Amino acid sequence: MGKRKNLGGLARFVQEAFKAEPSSSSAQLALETNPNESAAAAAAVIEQVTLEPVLVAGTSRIASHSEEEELGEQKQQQSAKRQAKKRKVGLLGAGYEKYDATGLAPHYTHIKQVPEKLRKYFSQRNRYFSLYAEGCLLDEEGWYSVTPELIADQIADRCRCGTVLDAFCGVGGNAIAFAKTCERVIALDTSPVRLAIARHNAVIYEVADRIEFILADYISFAQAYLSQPSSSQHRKIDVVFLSPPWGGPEYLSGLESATADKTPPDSSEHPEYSLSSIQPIHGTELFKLSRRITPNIAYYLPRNTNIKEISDLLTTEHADGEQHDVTERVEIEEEWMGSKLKALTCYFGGLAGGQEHLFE
Ligand code: MGP
Repeated sequence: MGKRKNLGGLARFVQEAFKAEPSSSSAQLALETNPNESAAAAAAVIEQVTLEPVLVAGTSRIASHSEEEELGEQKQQQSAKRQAKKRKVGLLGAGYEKYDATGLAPHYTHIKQVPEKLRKYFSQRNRYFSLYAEGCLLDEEGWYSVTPELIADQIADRCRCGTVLDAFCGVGGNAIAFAKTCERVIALDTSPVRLAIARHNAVIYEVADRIEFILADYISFAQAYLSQPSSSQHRKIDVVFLSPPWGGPEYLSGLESATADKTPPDSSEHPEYSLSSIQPIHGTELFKLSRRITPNIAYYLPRNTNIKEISDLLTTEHADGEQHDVTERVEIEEEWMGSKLKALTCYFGGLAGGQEHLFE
């Protein structure tokens, strides 16, 4: 049940996409039963280093500059074609006018328009959304927390499944990527503005029909979901993706000097990030809650996160305080953009390399 699967063509995908009007309420908890899925997707091949006892650290250089340039040229050509089409039917195209969130956040086109504190993010706009020029929107939190598109695509590739829950969807970078690899995406956010922006961006990427946007607090949503009897008809969630607020752009305080010369940062040169700084609840509690929904968790964390705390997420699951042999491993993938380490993605359950059998 819920085993990952290589999805077929677009036609099949569209046929099975959500037909109902996307929800704007947290009341949407009576989730449908997910269709039975089979056939595992090939696991991403990455270089791995084993750390005892429970940790597998992986590294993956996911994007080179040349790949990015090639991608950029293709996207620009696509963009020109779409712009010509859209001139006739509005920014988002026919039938999608009501999802046009233009005005909810500024769409900057020149660095002079951008507030000083957001300028370093604006200069990376095409990394965040390769279709930025088509009208993608980001609010302030979106600018500093969106997952760069190539990284989001890499994570989505590893999370191929029937239904993925993006617990903190923000302006939609990950939800859009998941819509390309998963049959259904449930995208939650507590901000109606960010949710509207996420849908606006998803329309630009032509994947909005595959995403169910829900205005909800993930903690309440998860508790309500878990309180339903397992025999009920609620939809099975195969993967939970956690990309919570890290406590603002200051999460890295002290790291600037380490990265200025473009050498990969040495974690010993800056303060380690603790999962206790995760919002809205301690990162360990957030993980435990999510594991009650599914063993398959992808957790997007700061690059300076204390590795032992990540490893302990598995050992501290035992409430009796006893030490247990933990056979499950977490795989930590370093997310690099060129020479810069941007973040860590931690894969648990059947998402970790070598543990595909745990994917249920
Ligand atoms: P960054 O280090 O703040 O910025 O974030 P930058 O400019 O990429 O790096 P710098 O070293 O040049 O300053 C790096 C990445 O971390 C961002 O692209 C986001 O994907 C992610 N990120 C940053 N913040 C503050 C958050 C956050 O609060 N939540 C989540 N989920 N991701 C974040």
